[in-house]
Amino acid sequence: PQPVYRFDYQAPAYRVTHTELTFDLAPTATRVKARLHLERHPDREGGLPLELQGERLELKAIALDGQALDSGDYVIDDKGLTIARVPERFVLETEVEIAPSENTALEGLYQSNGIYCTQCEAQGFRRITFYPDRPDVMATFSTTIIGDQQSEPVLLCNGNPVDKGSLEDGRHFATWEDPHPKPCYLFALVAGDLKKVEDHFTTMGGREVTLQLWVEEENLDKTEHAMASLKRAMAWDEQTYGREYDLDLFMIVAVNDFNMGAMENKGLNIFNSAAVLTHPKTATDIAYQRVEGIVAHEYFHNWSGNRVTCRDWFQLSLKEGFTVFRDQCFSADITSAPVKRIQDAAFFRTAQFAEDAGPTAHPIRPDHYIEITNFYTLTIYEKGAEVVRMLHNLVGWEAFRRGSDLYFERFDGQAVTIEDFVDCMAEASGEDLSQFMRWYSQAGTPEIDAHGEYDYTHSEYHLTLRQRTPATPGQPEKQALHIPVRMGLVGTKSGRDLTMTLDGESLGKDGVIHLCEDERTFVFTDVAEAPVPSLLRSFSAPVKLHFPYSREDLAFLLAHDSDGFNRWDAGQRLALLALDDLIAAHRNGVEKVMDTRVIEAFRTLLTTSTDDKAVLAEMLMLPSEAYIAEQQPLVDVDAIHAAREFVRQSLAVALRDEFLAVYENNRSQVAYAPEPEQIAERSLKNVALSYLMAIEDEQGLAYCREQYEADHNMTDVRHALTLLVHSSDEALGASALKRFGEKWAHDPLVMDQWFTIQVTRPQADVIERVKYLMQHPAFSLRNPNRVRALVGAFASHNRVNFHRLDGEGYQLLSDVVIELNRLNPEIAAGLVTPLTRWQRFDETRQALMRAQLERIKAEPLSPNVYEVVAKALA
Ligand code: B3K
Ligand code: ZN
Repeated sequence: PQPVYRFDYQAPAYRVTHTELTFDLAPTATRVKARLHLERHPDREGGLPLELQGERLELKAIALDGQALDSGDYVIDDKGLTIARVPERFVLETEVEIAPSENTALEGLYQSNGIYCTQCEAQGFRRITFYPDRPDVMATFSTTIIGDQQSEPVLLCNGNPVDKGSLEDGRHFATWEDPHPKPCYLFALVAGDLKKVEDHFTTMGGREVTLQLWVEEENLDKTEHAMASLKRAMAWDEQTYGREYDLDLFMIVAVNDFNMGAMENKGLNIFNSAAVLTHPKTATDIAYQRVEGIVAHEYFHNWSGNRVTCRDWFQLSLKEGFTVFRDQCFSADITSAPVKRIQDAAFFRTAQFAEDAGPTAHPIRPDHYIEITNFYTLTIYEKGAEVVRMLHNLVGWEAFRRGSDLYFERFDGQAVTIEDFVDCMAEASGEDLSQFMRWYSQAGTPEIDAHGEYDYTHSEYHLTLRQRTPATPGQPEKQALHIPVRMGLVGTKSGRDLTMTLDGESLGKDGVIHLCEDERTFVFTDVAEAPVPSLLRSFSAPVKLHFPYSREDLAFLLAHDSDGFNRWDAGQRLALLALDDLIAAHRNGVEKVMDTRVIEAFRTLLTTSTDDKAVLAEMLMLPSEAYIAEQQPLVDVDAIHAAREFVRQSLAVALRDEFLAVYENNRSQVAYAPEPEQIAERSLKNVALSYLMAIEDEQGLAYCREQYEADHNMTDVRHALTLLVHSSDEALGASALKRFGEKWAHDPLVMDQWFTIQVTRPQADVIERVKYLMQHPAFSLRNPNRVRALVGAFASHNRVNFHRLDGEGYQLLSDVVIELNRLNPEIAAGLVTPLTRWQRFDETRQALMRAQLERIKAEPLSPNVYEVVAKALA
């Protein structure tokens, strides 16, 4: 497969002004008629051939301006259709046949539980009809859907319903018109036996919008939270960005088989059922929050993505980075801002840092790709959001809002680039953002080596920051970035933030310094007492910051830092230092000794913390095995697991009574609501229970069983069940697990949790369990949620067993990848990821992982899997 290059961009030779579609639905023989109103693009010369993309389409008829074409007038190959000579303006009519029920890739038009639905981003529309399948071709659409009255009573499309009626043979039709010009990746169609819940929203401009959520009948009781989230998101976007919805109807449809979380199709969002359905008995707090975030994200795309879209797919982060930033701010506003930031940063520093350090590292705006589907990554989404966040912090909220208004106004209805966005921010703020643009072109995580010195005689604090970005594939040399470092100087005597003066100017007690050079020393004057610096507050830049903190410094910051995020981070750093020693001890076969400073720090947290419960819960959680691994030069999975377990158990032994008290004080059993205070209380209680179960404390075990049996809500039930099943004695959880599986056999989203709990069990017999569960009737390789819950969870969240020294874990994963490569290349390519990180492990594991990658590479591969595997072996 050949790569596509960003610098090869050219405007399309022809554009579509209006698209008329007719779908005559049938599982294996759907007919799609298209009437495309085309004209030459004003920026391109005349006489160019017309090139339309099309894959897996069987052409049945073709006519230009009403004249049927001869087979000699056009060429069809596996990429599409080319007509050598066309007029300046013309109408092209085609009719093709496609087979939705055979579409296992879930791109284009497919069936999920008998429901017809579409996924067109990025390049799925070419599997529906011949079309200029690129985001810079924007047209109005008018679509007629013909289906079976019985099996497809509901026929949905983008825009407004304008006509419907009965046809012969039990068929019926509906016609929809979308007045907003859009690229074809935002096209959507849904047909099937669905039921709706309806609500209303009045926009700030007075438009009455009907809101509909379409689900299978048995899920009607799981829609309340998504609907409430949608209304909150609509109100938030008006208040925060002045953005109003622009149609009379907004629809969300839940389908079971979906490659990602959801899709922002104009007026007709299609969602993975896991990202929309909730019920206290079936969904955890985390699932509720995820639904809220994704509903908001897709809604926000209506402006940042749909009204203003991407010129080409290299600009993907233009819409995704900005929209993730918007949804993060929304969630922070309605839940707890510090906790949201802690959770986002913890995830980012684990998963995005790993991606940026691996063989598939790429800039936020890549220069080339083989398969765009592989670029819906943490870098494009999350690092893209971090960069927008930095922009926001650099120019300040007011200028940022002026910049965003300018962007939406200037580019409404257009397909634009990342420069267009940043230029608006520069124009609105008057800032020079040229160096800042390097964030978009340079891959890899920048590292800052920092050190500081207090000069008692002159009352000065000298802080030196040096930046370097490691080489990444294709980018051996890196340039200095503009890195905003938010910080404070915490006085060691007073325990308070000192006022900072830099170059004669006051920075206040909490301020931002800018590192734009390779190295710079900042001299703070009038520093009355020796400080401990609190650096990179709130994770002000997506970098790794190294500072030679002593354990005493960290315990001090954990107690005194005024920034909640950095208090949490000080605790993480303190735990990491202790873990480092224990990892070394484990490797060297010497006795492990627990650092009492960590115990004392935790004791203080448990007994005197004034943090809110949600933040406290985060502070009591140890860094994950994956994050610990990120810090090690060479990953020793067994030593990491053993060290972390040792810390958990030592803390539990030393602080057993304190954990018990926390548990007992936080188990009010009020009616479940996904509200911040309740969620905080549940997570604090459940962290405490985890520690008690780490030593299988008798009272803890009794509480755990009680919590499971009480069956109050899924957050508590799932947590208790996980602890029972993951305990050293398998018998402890066996009966609960069995009953849970029987009770929920009818609910696929709960069965996903049942799979995940079992395959993340740390005990060594788990691989056999994974294989056994893959034969379970509730499992199917054709459903992405099942694959993620079972195989994905095993490979990513059961590190000791996935990396077993006999290579069984690697073999299992590659077996699945090879099979899935034929069914669903997008999911298969994502699943390979853990194997691509082989450089991080010892020689034995490296060889085993590489052998599996070679084995995959020897297969006939989809471009998706090929691209990932080839990069991993390069
Ligand atoms: N824009 C969609 C992405 C779907 C692409 C799948 N290949 C989801 C989102 O970011 O909102
Ligand atoms: Zn998105």
